[in-house]
Amino acid sequence: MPQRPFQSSQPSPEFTEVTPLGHDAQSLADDLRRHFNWTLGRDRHCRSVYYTYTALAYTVRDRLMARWRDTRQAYEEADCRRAYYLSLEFLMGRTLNNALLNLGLDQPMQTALQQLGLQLEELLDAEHDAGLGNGGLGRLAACFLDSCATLQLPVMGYGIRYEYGMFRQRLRKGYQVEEPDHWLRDGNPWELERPEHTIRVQFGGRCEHTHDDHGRHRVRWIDTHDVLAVPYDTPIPGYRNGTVNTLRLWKAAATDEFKLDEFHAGAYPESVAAKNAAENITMVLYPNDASENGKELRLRQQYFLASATLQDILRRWLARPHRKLSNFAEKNCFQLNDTHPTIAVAELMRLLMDEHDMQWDEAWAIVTQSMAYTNHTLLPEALERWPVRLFANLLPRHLEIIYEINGRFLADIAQRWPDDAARLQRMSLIEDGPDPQIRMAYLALVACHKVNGVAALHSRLIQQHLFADFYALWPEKFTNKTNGVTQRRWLAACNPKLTTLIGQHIGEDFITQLDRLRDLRGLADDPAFQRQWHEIKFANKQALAARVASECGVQFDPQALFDIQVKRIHEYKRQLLNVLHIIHRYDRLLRGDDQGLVNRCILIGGKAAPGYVRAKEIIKLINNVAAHINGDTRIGERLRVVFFPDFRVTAMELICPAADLSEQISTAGKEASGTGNMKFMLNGALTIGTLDGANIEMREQVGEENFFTFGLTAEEVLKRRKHYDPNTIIAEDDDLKRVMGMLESGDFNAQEPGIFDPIIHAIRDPHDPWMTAADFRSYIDTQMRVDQCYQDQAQWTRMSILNTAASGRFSSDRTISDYNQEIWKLEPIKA
Ligand code: 26Q
Repeated sequence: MPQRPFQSSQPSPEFTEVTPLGHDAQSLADDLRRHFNWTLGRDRHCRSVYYTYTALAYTVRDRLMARWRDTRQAYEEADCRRAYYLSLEFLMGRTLNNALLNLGLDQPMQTALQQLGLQLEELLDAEHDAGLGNGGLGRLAACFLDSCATLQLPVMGYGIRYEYGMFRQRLRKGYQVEEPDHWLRDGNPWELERPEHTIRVQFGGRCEHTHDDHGRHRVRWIDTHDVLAVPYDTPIPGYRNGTVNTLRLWKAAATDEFKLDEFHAGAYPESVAAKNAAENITMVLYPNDASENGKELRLRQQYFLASATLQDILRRWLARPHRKLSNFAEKNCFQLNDTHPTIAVAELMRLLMDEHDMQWDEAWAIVTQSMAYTNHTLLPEALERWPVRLFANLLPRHLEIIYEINGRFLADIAQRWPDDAARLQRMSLIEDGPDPQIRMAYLALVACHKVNGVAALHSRLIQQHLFADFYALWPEKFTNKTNGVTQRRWLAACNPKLTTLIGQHIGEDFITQLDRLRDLRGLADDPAFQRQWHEIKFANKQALAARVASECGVQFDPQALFDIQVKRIHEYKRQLLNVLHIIHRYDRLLRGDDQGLVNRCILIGGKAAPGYVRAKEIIKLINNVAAHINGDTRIGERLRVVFFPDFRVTAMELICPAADLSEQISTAGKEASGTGNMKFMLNGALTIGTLDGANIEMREQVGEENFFTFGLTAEEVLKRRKHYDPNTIIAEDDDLKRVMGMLESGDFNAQEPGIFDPIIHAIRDPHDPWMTAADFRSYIDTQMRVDQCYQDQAQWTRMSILNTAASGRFSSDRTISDYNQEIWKLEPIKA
């Protein structure tokens, strides 16, 4: 274990007794100066705003510490049941502004900074995003942490401290170029290293089967290559309630054996290489939001997280004398964020049996009672599978355990459905073939007592299609938990003007009870309120326009309709359909057919997985179409298009308050939920959307008259597939025919012949899984209704207010309450 002397002599009680820090402007200003001058050792010659930001962060962090300790102690003393959110991704974004808000320090800090002649905005902007996630799944985890702390639930997040987060996106000649995101380079004032809780994680080696003195079968996992897991804790403050929860992220470090064995053998370079190999495990986030399967390093990351986390939790559990493993499941539960941490199932079995002498049935009972699994995807190709041979090398003991789980499971199936070989093959955890694969989702389904989708439609489709066999077996396991977002970050922090206006009219309770936004309905028709609402939206649009001008060199007129689609670039999300609409609009403007068209500024943003060639072609297409249209003087102010580079959490905080129209246009049945859609709705954007994911529930809440619905339903998509004929659709639709003609004649790539041919072919392919052409007509017609509506600004503003008013259900506070009521069953604990 760690070599450093952590067992030092006990300090006197006075040593840890501290007087609370002041929350007034004067105390804040004093501490800020102290940290700048003494902690950081800077002076008036320091030119970098980053040090001032860091001093500010320390000042705020100091004020989290006592609450953090008190929260930990309150949980310990209550000896309460706890939940652990296991996720390969936590897309936290920035911390400072959120911490100021949740601690209620925003006002006094403004005063303090004024005293010192500093600009809060500028300091906030010096913080790097913690981009430890790809998109929706990772950001959801971050929203959940905020809600758990605000609801005072004893929940801890466990993840990986990637040295490099989500890559930075640059554009070169309209193509995406990835640059590494070394977010920790300037230090991270929010994390606290806790080397005293270091854990050893094993890899490789072999299994030795023996019998102990009592004749019991024992397994030893030996000759392994071990890696140390060092925890880094980040405080997660609840909203003004004294609670501070913990996000624990693991960093990989080489064990000291590296130095001893190989260094002494004279193989210095080899020993350094081995050390690097160990530390590589947490070097970089995999930037795929739909799977790119079979990469050994990714499996290493998953196991590293699962093993370090479970050992940490078991160790803490057994540290108190009265505790036994037999009641572990009564007091502990795990939520698996998709299948990514699902190896935890086999790891908990291993730890209980091999390290803690437990028998299979007792261990299995603990696993099944404590684990729950959330699915985030309906794309079959995105379901995780791992080659058995990879497991045999990397995790031989876990492979044995998974085979045993599968053997017992299939025996049950054979009993329930005798003579049904096809079913056994369908449901087996092992997919047969020349290179057999472990189906991680099935492992999660077998081992977890609850499994949920993330929106009503998604949960239904999981039961009826994706996991139908398992639903037939265990219908009681399946449940829905519709996603949500935290209104602290996604309204109060990112849209302070609107937050103030709302607060003045209905009170500030909505910051912890988002349902209260319902009270805005009574104000939707009030012209004075409408005017204020509109003015705030306008100011937010001006702010975004300024950023678009500096980032993209394009002028957005805040009078125009701001039409926005930001999310990962993926074919199923159909950025292509958006482009077809843009080209169609451009075509109409060119032809002078501009009846009923309002001025529009269209912004598209998002990252493509570096290996996803088609997604990268779509980015290039958007950029070419944008450059062509923006450069066409005949169009004037009527249409502006930009691709906003490096879309990330912090960009969304600027974008969503400024949106008039939110594009949620996935092929129905493909988007599990969507959460960007909720952030837009909360900030008063109207949605144009398919009946997919959470769109359906948003529309239900706001009423169909306040929601622009279009396109095939999920059921219709399934039916149409069999005789989908995009070429006939194109031939019979003059608008689409012209759009395809413009694409095909190279209007947007005159200097780069042929580059869009693959995209054109994909649209015309009868097997196009995303059926872009099928929804074109209804999309275009619905976009026309949008224009019509926008022409009546009072009417638009009324609908905008009604959308915010109806967004209460989409708070992650509600989602977390749902998880807690049905799955975690935790008591809130006052810190
Ligand atoms: C898998 C294997 C190897 C490498 C990477 C991955 C991987 C990583 C991330 C696979 C999937 C993801 C992320 C998926 C995701 O973000 N899904 C989204 O989850 C949101 C929250 O529930 C939903 O709102 C979105 O609909 C869903 O697309």
